Amino acid sequence: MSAETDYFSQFPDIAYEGENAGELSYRYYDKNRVVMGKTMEEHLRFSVCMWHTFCWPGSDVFGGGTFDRPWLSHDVGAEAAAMKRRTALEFVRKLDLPFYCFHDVDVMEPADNVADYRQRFATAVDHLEELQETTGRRLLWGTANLFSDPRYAAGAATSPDPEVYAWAALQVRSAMDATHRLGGSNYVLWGGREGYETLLNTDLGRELDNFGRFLSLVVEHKHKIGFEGAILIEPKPHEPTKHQYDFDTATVYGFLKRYGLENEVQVNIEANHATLSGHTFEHEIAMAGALGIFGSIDANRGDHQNGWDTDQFPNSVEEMTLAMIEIIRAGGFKTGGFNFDAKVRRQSVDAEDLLHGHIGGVDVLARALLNAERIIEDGRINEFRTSRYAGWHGELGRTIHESTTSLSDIADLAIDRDLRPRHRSGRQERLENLVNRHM
Ligand code: XUL
Ligand code: CO
Repeated sequence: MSAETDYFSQFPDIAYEGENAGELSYRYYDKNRVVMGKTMEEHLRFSVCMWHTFCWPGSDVFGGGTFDRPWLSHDVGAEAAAMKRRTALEFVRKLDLPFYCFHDVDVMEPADNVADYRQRFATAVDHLEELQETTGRRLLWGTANLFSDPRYAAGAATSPDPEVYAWAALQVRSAMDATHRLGGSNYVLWGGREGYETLLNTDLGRELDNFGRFLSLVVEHKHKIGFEGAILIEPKPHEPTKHQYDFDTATVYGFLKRYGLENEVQVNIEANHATLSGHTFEHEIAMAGALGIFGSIDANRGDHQNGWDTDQFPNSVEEMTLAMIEIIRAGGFKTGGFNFDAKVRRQSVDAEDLLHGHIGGVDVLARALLNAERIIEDGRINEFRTSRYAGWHGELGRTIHESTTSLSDIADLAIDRDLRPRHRSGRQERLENLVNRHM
């Protein structure tokens, strides 16, 4: 039985080797290196996801699985599920990354009734607890898959059928309890089917209220069981639904406000979801930072030519540097981290490809962190930004914010002082040059 866990045994443990690093080692990610007061490991908090790396067989909408992984090939029973769990935790250990993430259904054999679901998931969680102990790995977040089973075709918390809603409650309670027991740092809700295909058959207002009720119940359960991690919503504008309610960070914030949950729930921002919603990745991070709901990151990119979720490992140091600056401005990760919700390409069929994907993603983000450190220590970009808003510390800026000041007071000030504001350069090209000098 142990031979099965040796899927990666032909490869060495992956370690930092610096300048002369071979391809199966880290060139930039030196986990103990201190950057701006924290180690790289503490800043980046890397996590491997179970679903793309160990469950996805290499299928796409036009063809079946291409991967020949022993736990996927034929038997999808208890043994295969156990093999998958062992191999996954061993892989995270081999990469020397601290965390992993899973959906309930990723770690267990399939179950189509309540009794099997509960029993099989419980077995899986017992096993994961043991494996966390023996490999020294931790859980960044847990979640429930409320989108793959046909019962969720019309939504889970936004299904027209309350029986489906109750099944969703069963899965979410189970996954939250498991996350708590396994010492997870966060619990994530991604509402892939919480949206609609056509308004002709959709009562949008009712669905939002049902969804708000669900999230309130999740928060209540968190407090009831004493889970101290963060509850995170992962925004995405569409795919699989035509329209997803958690469209982007700003939309999620409006939703949280409406249901009084803005101090209870944060966001898990995915790079590829940000670009699908027409924003840059760094925009979503900055928005979450400004609204006080920045939680965690799914670090997978899209393809600049394709309008769907290609879930690729990050490989643009420049784009990730801009994102890293915003993460640092938002105060960095507290409970969150960088989860690789990323998959190797369908033609990358070997065990080795999984290592290259993760090593590349880790090194790109490590390099981005080092660039961000240089840019921040250089100081000129932040100085420019501060000086651009200096007027708000002056008399007029302060008056505008005084609670006794009215719109007419401000208008009259403009008249009395005959204000003629002058144009001032935003210096965009200079600032872009400063960034590029540190790449
Ligand atoms: C789907 C997606 C999910 C969530 C977890 O686009 O990102 O894998 O991260 O359910
Ligand atoms: Co994701």
